Amino acid sequence: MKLRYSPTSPYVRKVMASAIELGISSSIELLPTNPWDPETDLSTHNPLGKVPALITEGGEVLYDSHVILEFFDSLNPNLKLIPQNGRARWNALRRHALADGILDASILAFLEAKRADDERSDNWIARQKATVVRALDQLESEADNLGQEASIATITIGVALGYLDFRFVDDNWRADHPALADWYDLFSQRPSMEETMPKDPA
Ligand SMILES: N[C@@H](CCC(=O)N[C@@H](CS)C(=O)NCC(=O)O)C(=O)O
Repeated sequence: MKLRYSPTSPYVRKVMASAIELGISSSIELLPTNPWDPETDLSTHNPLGKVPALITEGGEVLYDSHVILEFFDSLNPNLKLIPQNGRARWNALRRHALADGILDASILAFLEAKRADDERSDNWIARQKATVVRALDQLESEADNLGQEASIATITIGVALGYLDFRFVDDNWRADHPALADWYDLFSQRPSMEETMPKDPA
């Protein structure tokens, strides 16, 4: 398999951390891709022009990160990151959506903050940050039930909190979310989280 990959994309991190948890990361060849490069050929694989995009052994292209995680889960009947049935399934998918929403709003805020002074909307940034805080508040109320097992939910929550540390360290999300901070301190010690910790390219 090949993965259109960017080292700072949290959605790519979700995919790579999941692959590590499932023991399939060594079968993935990374294709470094800058989705913001006007010359990139990324749209030949993903018309949306976004990473991650996975090219399977059969040459099929899969996007986005959720679909790729579903594909990974289909590879081994005994090892799953997405609970198959019942309340566990819906809880995991809802928490995954909540954490993905933190990523979506954070990235919108990050991109807006990079715009020129006369183009930037502080209201837009504030709106996105308010979304992040509401989602963190919800996760704080659930922190004691998250558990430390790797799943689509816990991996994406870990990735989202790691992204806040990476891009919004001054917002100090831990201050008002102590139970979530405790949960993250332990979860982020998993090899899948440590090996994929985001860093700006040198
Ligand atoms: N929902 C998508 C989001 C992917 C995404 O937004 N990727 C960003 C990098 S973090 C990207 O490639 N952006 C390029 C663009 O929006 O043009 C997923 O889960 O894979």
